[in-house]
Amino acid sequence: MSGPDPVDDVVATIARSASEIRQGLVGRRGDVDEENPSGETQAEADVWADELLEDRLTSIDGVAQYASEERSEIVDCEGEGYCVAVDPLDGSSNLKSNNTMGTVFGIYDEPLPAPGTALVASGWILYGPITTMAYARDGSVTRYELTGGERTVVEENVTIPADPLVYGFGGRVPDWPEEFDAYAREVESDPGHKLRYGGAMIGDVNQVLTYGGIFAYPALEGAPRGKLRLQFEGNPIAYLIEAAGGRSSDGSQSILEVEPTDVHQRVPVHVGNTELIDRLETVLE
Ligand code: P6P
Repeated sequence: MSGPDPVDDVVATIARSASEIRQGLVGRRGDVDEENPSGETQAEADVWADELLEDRLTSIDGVAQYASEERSEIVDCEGEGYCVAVDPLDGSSNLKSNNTMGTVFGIYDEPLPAPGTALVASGWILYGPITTMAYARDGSVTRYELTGGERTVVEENVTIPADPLVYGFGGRVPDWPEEFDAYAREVESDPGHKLRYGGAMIGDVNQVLTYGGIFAYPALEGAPRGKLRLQFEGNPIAYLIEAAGGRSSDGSQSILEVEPTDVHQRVPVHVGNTELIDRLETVLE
């Protein structure tokens, strides 16, 4: 009889916390006078959700480290175990306009910063009209609906639809390198594609998982590593989209292969249908 599985405990804790986080957003939409390690203004909710998740996840036997987009230092726990990286509220800037946002998590079996190949599970909570979770482990993706601390499986073995439908590209068009600009025009010119960009990566990526397509926050002129963070955003979404039969790329390779150098390092992010990512890499070569 094997003992408790810390990975299950981490995911269950995050899922159980989702309804409390959702309710806790009310009244915490203002900014605090602090910046996160990436130099972005923090909402009160960012700090609060990070503290809530840190408290709960570091209490789990089998969690050795906790790292968050909202805090500079990695929290080392007693003993051996998995290393959990979270973006407590991805897209918190959407709070002011009451648009979609989410909680992103990656569970690594190596100390952070770790390569995406060290992920054993990843997923995201989406605070949309319904609170949902997409979760990848052992090469398959499961979708849940979350209510009051309970989670209900709504779909197993989720795969990205074969025919891409949506695209969403971050950054300012004048800041796109010309190769990416040419690629973006190619995607946009396809009459079978439609623009979907909501300003929260996880809402946009969830649309790609649901409808097929591509989400990208590319390298920019003046920001060659783009905006999104490898440990908390790039790796977890790449792991899930690849488990769902899609691809990820930093422009030349799977995001999961990107060498980690710093817990807050940024990475150009492109995820979606394989043929779209393959084409992107050809254009960027
Ligand atoms: P921009 C949210 O702040 C975030 O980190 C991602 O969730 C999102 O994709 C991106 O930034 C949006 O950036 O430059 O469009 O505001």
